[in-house]
Amino acid sequence: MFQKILIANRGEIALRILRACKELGIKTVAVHSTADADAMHVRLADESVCIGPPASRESYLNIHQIVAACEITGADAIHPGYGFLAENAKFADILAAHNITFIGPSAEHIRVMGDKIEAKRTAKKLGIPVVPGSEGAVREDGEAKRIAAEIGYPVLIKASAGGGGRGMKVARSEAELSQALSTARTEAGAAFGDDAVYIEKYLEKPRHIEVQVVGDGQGNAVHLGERDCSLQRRHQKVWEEATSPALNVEQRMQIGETVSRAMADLGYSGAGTVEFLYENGEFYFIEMNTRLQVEHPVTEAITGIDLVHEQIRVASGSGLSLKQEEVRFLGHAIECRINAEDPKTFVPSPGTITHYHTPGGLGVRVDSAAYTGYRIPPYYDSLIGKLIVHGRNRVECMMRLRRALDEFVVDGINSTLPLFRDLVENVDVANGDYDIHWLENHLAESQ
Ligand code: MV4
Repeated sequence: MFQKILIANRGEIALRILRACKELGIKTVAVHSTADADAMHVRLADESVCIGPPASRESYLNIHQIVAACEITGADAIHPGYGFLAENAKFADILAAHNITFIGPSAEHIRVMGDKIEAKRTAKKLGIPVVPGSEGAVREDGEAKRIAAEIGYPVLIKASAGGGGRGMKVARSEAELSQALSTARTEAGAAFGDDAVYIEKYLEKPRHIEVQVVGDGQGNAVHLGERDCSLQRRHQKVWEEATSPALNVEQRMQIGETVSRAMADLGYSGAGTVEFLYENGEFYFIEMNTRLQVEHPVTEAITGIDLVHEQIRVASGSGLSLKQEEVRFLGHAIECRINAEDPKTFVPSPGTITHYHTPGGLGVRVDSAAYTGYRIPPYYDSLIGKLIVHGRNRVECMMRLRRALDEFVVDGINSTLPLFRDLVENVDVANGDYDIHWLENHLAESQ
């Protein structure tokens, strides 16, 4: 097992990883920018190293500074959290060259899943259902027209280097196709330096359902069920829940087993999430995330499994602590991402939190690095904290969420708490009756 782990991140996820390390008796090193000198992750770590100025590029994304911090403190592994360097294959390669363990999958698996065409090809080969469309990149208009005619309109043009919704164009008829193709290609080239694009059948009203998996890199993998992340705004998840209100036990076990079998065959190591669109009872692979995700606590709530413990165990060669038949799904969990933003316009609201009080009690978890007097710097994402509520069923979970939201106090800045107080009273949300477009439509209607 590792003696010392460097946490290459900030905010709530740095704290989350720190807590797991402490429970495992592993020493921690925090790294921070000059803007984060007073941050909670710096205070709670055993050691800390300042790695640069506020701009992420010069601090949390500065590979050389992070490797240097690791060598100075003698840490044997790095946990990247999410964002920043979490899905940077080059970073994983550099750590390997320095004999530092990257707590995550192999550089090769990060690279494959980072290329959306390669990821889809790999998923299909492993027996995961994919969205009908082109086999790989589409080069010319004629090829695109032939494929679109075959799968039927509307179609979606996606950038291979994209992901997270960037660089997508819908074509509703053949007349719109060549324009959509050239726009997508130009935008992808400008944004990612890679103009490869591919075509898929456009699904009009799907849900976003993702399956959590953990592999040991030795041909074993377990799935921890799914999360429904359909409530998003501009590709930013707002509310996530487990289990999905749309699935029954048989569907959960079937898609879970498909994913765990695939990841076992791939030899995948660490935590991963396979993202699907779900429409009319069918799953369609879209992407795989090779990291711990923001919304991982809802899975932890319903399974009782500590995902960061498992990541650390697997990376250290200790293997998974559990077998599939030991995984149980208990009740329901919902996560609300509380951002420092105006709840109507979503304009970021950095500044000092003059009063901060978090809810507690049975089934309530708050993952946050905020405190009364904390000054939210303007340089990073606007996540203040995550409220995760667990209940024996979805109804109990919603009642508990309403109560927890009542207790939550964030003063001095704007927060998205009022949005959640609105959502928890909404009849469609209460019924679990929503798709990926529901939230944006709801926000437009309530303007
Ligand atoms: C799609 C789609 C419809 N049909 N693919 C957006 C983010 C990226 N991960 C994939 N995305 C989509 N891919 C096909 N074939 C609709 C979306 C999409 C979406 C997906 C998940 C959650 C929110 C979304 C919002 C808009 C579009």
